[in-house]
Amino acid sequence: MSNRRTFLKKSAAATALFSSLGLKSWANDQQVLKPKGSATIISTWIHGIEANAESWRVLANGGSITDAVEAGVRIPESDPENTSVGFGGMPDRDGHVTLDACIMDPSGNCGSVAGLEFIENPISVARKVMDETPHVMLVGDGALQFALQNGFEKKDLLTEKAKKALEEWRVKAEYKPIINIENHDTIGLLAQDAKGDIAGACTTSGLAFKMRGRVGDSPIIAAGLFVDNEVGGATSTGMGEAIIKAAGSHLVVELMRQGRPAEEACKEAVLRVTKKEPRYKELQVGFIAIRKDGDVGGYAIHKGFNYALMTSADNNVMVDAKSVL
Ligand code: SD4
Repeated sequence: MSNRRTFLKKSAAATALFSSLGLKSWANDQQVLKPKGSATIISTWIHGIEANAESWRVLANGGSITDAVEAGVRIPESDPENTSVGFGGMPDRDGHVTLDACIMDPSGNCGSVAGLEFIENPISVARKVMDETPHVMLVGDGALQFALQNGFEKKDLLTEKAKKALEEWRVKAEYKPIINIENHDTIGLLAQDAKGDIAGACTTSGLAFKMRGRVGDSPIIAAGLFVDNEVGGATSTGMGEAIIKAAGSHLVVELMRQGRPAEEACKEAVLRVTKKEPRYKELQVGFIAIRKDGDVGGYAIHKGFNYALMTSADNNVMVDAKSVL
């Protein structure tokens, strides 16, 4: 059989397989998925609007999809008013601002840092771990040493506002490790370029006034973020412990692999979290996802979770996610 006939037979079989799974025919590797120049960027919470715009700018200027996700989340990381990402993030109960972040590229490479102190943009350290070491994850002092060796600037990340909040918390010092609807802000951002390639980034200062050394889902590949460029990507926000127990973001991607639309996959993952977490009514968990064919969605435990969705240079909007409760 000629190569062309073999190819046509294979791609027809692939298309039939994926349509039987309920997916559009993105398996056909000759298909152009999006008009040239278009992209889709989706990220958690209101700070996602500025992050999406920055990611878009990077793509429009010829940056890679991985450059785009990194640049996008650096915006809330560097914003001192944002109290659960990067500079200005709430400290742990001993007064240390410790940051968690991870990144995944379309080839499935990933990099992560956890418990990183004194570095304003942990996502860029995670990117360096991915690009320049044989490892995936660096933590604590080792992550800081690596960052400093690679030219990152050391900075005090504890703002006056965060210091004051800690002092107020210390009056009662009730340790309630719960992330509820008012107490959130991690940014997870997923982007797909005109070729259909997907990358993702996730970054946080984690739970406010957490126990020293506590790490949530955000720097953990498969929990806080997962990208499989053949299928799609997902990222999470909310109570990290509950998300880790369900391997949440990986679960969303695997459900999309089985043909679920993005929103339905996020819903199913949220339901899995609620099944495994008896206290689910007291805490918030939300997922967002993008599927290879460009379908996007989100879902949460509680009302109030929203995400920023950008599909063109002048269309960057907030979308309210549906919720279990
Ligand atoms: C964590 N998932 O450390 C993060 C916190 C978060 O919005 O999402 N806040 O558990």
